[in-house]
Amino acid sequence: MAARTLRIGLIPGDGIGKEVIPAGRRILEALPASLGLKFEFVDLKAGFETFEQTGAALPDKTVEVLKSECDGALFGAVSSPTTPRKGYSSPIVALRKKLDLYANVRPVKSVMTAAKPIDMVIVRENTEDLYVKEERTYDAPDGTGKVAEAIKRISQRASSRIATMAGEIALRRQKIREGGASSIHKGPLVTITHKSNVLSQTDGLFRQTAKEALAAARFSSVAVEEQIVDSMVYKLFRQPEDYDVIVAPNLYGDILSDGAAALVGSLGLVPSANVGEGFAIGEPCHGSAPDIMGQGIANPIATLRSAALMLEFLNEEKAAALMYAAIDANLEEGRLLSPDLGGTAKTEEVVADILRRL
Ligand code: GGG
Repeated sequence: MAARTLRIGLIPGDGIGKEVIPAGRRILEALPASLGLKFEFVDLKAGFETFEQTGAALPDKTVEVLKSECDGALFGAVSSPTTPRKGYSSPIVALRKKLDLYANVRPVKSVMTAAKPIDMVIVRENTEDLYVKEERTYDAPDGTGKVAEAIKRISQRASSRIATMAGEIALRRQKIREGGASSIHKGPLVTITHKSNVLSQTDGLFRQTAKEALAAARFSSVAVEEQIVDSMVYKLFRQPEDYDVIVAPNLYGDILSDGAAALVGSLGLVPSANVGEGFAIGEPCHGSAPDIMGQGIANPIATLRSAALMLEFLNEEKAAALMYAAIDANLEEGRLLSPDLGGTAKTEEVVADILRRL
């Protein structure tokens, strides 16, 4: 069998992104030759530091190379300034839109001894909602100061395709369970999250469209329920074991997934993939963590799992399974853990331990 060569863009971004993305490259290079997979890597720029150096947070070249030369990518982290900087806009938000990576898939799974077993995937719509970033500030007509407002855009097209992706992920997870993987879940379940009791038009459209998409015949084995987002947060913290696949508009999905990360011990464990048609960017859920940058103690696991998740969406499920198993074994043994998990291991030591287990 001829080897398949995947060309992967590497975009470290800012802060600890520069420390964890090289780990993502190393785990891909360390995969056994018997898988018939080869990798070529292209170093690409984006981020706040890139903006300060070049005036562009997401250089055109980065987008062009990803579009024309790459099969997938790994993106580290970016922390955009909280006060506006002229000419600056978040590169990861722009990249998701430019490549139409419409789904942000975030698996949250407990491995080490956790208070409760957790095995869920949060499927976050990635292109619209408040993240269309159409904001404006103006003086209140009654002279009481400034008013700022933002557009929350929800479309039928985006809601339908994200719900369909959630249904497909639920079916795929069920197939893996039927193949013998141990799981806390018995059957596939998708929970639609929204706030349509207040936002009856925007979230109302999301809710209705998602329900229609999941009513398709091919999802007949998937149970579908809905949950108002505030009560979702409550239940997520009290009964996280109840959730299999959660589908949410962009902002709720962003918040829920960081919250869910707390349930499994650290944001440093949680991966994500930005997924479009035939293209996936693996991206750790954590940010650039300037407080620990340069110390060599960043947890590389979110990035290593993101590399595996990227491969899953590039149809290399066998390679991904090997990577997950090596990572889980490191966590289960609990000997070499980074400081966010209560250990003292350096990034390099965690990576070396996981590569040894591959
Ligand atoms: N890797 C996830 C990440 O960078 N999170 C921080 C974040 O969402 N940044 C967006 C931004 O600062 O533009």
